[in-house]
Amino acid sequence: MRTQVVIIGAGPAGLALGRLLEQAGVDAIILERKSANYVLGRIRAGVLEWGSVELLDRAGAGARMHAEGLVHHGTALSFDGDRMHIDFTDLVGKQVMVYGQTEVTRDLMDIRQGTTVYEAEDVQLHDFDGKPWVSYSKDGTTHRIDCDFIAGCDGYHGVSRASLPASAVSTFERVYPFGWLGVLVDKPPVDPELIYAHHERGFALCSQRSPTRSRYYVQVAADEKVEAWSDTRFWDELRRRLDPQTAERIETGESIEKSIAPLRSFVAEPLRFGRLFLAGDAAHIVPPTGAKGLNLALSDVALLGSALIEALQDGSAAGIDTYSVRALERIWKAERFSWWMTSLLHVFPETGDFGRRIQRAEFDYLMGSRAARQSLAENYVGLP
Ligand code: RFL
Ligand code: PHB
Repeated sequence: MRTQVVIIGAGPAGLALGRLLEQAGVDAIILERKSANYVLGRIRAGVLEWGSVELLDRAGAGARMHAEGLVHHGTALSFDGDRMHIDFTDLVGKQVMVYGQTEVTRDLMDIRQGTTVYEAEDVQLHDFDGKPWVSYSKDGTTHRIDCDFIAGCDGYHGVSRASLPASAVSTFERVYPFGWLGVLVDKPPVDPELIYAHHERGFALCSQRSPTRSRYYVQVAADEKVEAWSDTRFWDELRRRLDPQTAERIETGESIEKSIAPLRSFVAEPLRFGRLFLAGDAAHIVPPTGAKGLNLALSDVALLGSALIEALQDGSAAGIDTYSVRALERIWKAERFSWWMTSLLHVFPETGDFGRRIQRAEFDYLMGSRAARQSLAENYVGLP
């Protein structure tokens, strides 16, 4: 078999790239290790920058998002119960869209015309310095696909980055000593906007998926087990970390999903190795505090998509030659913002009282300075 681009991974990065290529008439096959239902069952991101909204529109995948997504003009931050409003529209004239990653993925799956092989086992990348090809097995048969380029969109634990010799890639990493315990519940959100809360017991986030479905998180120790958290324990802990008025208004119920995600900052450099490119979580991880992971994945593939189209259709290497440098510039800014939001809002056991006083000063500075709030808003809604 032969195709122009083999895409490894059918998460948002792989599916969006597949769509951008197919719109330009470039042939691509996506290989995904899991089943489509498994991919759709992963509850992850909830906030789209406007650039991501526009990308999904360009991909022809925006109709349901505009009908069902919620446009947010701001967000709330609270510190030990004191609340502050960050008004995106007033501060930077932009908004974000609250629309779940599951829905983005479903919309991209629905419009895809090209081939996606789900449950592709033992995917292996070959000769990406010369004439690249990819092998995989499905239902006991091994297949080979020859191609011009390989796009590694297979997430943090994928095979693409793992196929590279250690000497070819530099990695930068920070693992945080805590994770997020998340609960999904079919109850209306407690507030029209998201609430990011710092409390001496740890961070908490009130998010949402729709007018009738809410997503809540609390910071937990890195080694915490989800089995130790009954719904009742979760709701009690969440309430304690919010300001009293919000705590009182929360509508609790039986969780429909509950999971713990570790927090990590990670970047691999460069993003190009001959005819192999990395994009999305395969190349970088941000802690979810800044809502940047999915957005970065989409901005990577916007750059990579045009670069591959240019290379295949116009014979120009300019885009692929500069993809890594251009994408990394944006990636590091999002890494910085996500690290900063995480540092402000979480309890770090090792920094003690000094650390908490600094966090409080940072929060007070935001409260008193429009310039500081503007910087937060500018990053949150997404840098150009
Ligand atoms: P994905 O979604 O991990 O998809 C990679 C796909 O590759 C497949 N795969 C393989 N396929 C073939 N062969 C192999 N050997 C393979 N190995 C892996 C996997 O099965 C999978 O289907 O990466 P992608 O596409 O780069 O997308 C990245 C986003 O999923 C991620 O950055 C976000 O979910 C991060 N994130 C958030 N991002 C935001 O922009 N806004 C948010 O509000 C937000 N909240 C979050 C988040 C992530 C979270 N968790 C659980 C990590 C909240 C949480 C709790
Ligand atoms: C979510 O709704 O899952 C969500 C929202 C904002 C974040 C992270 C996660 O910063």
